[in-house]
Amino acid sequence: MNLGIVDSKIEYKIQNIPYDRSLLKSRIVHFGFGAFHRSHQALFTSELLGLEQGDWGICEINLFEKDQIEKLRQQNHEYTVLEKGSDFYTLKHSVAITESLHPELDGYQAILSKLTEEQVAIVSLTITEKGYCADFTQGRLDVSHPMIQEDLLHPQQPSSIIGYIVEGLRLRQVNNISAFSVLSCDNINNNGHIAKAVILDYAKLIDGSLATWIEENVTFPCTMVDRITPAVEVKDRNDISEILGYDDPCGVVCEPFRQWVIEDKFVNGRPNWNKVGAQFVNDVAPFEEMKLRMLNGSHSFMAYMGNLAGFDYISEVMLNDDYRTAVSELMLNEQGASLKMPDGVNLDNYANSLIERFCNPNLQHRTWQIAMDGSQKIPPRFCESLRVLKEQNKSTKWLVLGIAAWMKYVGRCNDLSQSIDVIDPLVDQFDDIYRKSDSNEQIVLNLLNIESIFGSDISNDLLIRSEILDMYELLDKEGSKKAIQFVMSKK
Ligand code: CS2
Repeated sequence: MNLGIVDSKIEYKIQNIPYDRSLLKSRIVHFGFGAFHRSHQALFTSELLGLEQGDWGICEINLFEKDQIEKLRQQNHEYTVLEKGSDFYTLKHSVAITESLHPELDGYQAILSKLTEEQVAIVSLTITEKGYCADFTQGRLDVSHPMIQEDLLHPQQPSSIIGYIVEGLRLRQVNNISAFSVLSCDNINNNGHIAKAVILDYAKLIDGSLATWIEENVTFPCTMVDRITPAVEVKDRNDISEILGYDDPCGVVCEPFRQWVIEDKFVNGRPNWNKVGAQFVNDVAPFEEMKLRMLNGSHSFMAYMGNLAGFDYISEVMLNDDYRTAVSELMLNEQGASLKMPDGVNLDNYANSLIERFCNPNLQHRTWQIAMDGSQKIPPRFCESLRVLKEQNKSTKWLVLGIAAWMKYVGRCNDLSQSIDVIDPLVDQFDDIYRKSDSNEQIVLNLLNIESIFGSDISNDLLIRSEILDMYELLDKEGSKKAIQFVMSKK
């Protein structure tokens, strides 16, 4: 066979996972059949089944994107994951999925009755920040969210994920069925606490006794999830079909590395994911913060600074010596310096492994993809560490540059005068600010005044304001590449 990947001297192997699918039950109901879930939790579960069989199958639910659910059904709920290393690929068949549901295809009642089935022990989530309908500055439900408002009018016919879970739990309560654990696998600080807060806030608005029942019967383990999983590009899809021998529209690509740290707090049992590399711990928080600040914070820095300079992919940004040095300094001198880690965690080693992962030339991870939804990502990735470091009087020059780069990015024009397609729930607000502001200072101040991103402490801090404005002016005048050199020379 004449394979493109073989021509490019990449070796590969195919790994089949042998076990009996007929023994599976939908013991996990998962919301969010996106690329990350496929390369992470679903594959962990598949590999575990290969190791010790069991019956932990997954029912996939998408409330919005219908297309992928339809395609998954057409291929008997199987799909493939291509792990792309720098010089070796592994193609894995993932087969833990038992069934799938979508409100338009099956009706909302089918989803509610699935959530009420006795064997369902875990409801897991990869719904991104937006799916929680949360006000992240308060860590509570955003009651004014249109979907929540809608659901409160007829809670028994929900449309939001929060509405579905609470109605599912109510039905379990009235039918005397034991509760399930809600497992957030989103890249959010304190993801389990956020899930718990929004679910309880919403339940309280419906019925106080239901909220009490949930509080007493449901657990919300926190997790730290990690695996770089770029959106599938044409080349990726072709690579999968070359190895597989046929096309897989649900296939995903990712890096070989993966990590999953889970708070061991389940009410109704859980798979032994630790047997295939996950870690069960008592406290996930330090790992979450380490990952969000060092990995995701560097990602967002490269996304905004790189995209402004015209770099399409993360690995391209990493080929540039200045950007690579800046990212290392950001990781160790700022993000790492803001963390309190348990003994035995070596942040230098962690930073080195991140740099190696970012350099992987076979992962086509777009700066534009990571730049999306900055309004949700900036607070845990930049603002938290900025607060800690300012308090301790430590250097924050790269964080400040990263925030200024985001401000420049949402102005929709890069250093090459090309327009940027900004995707963000607050995009109308950004456009409005750019339209109405007639100086750089006004742009910066108005963006800083968005409280859900910066909180009042950062927006009112005169020193931070002027530092961000200086960096914004620098980016505006000199562009991203020169700004990096200038900041590098600063103490
Ligand atoms: C990325 C993450 O798109 C983004 O915001 O930073 O998806 C990142 O690739 C993952 O968190 C890695 O585990």
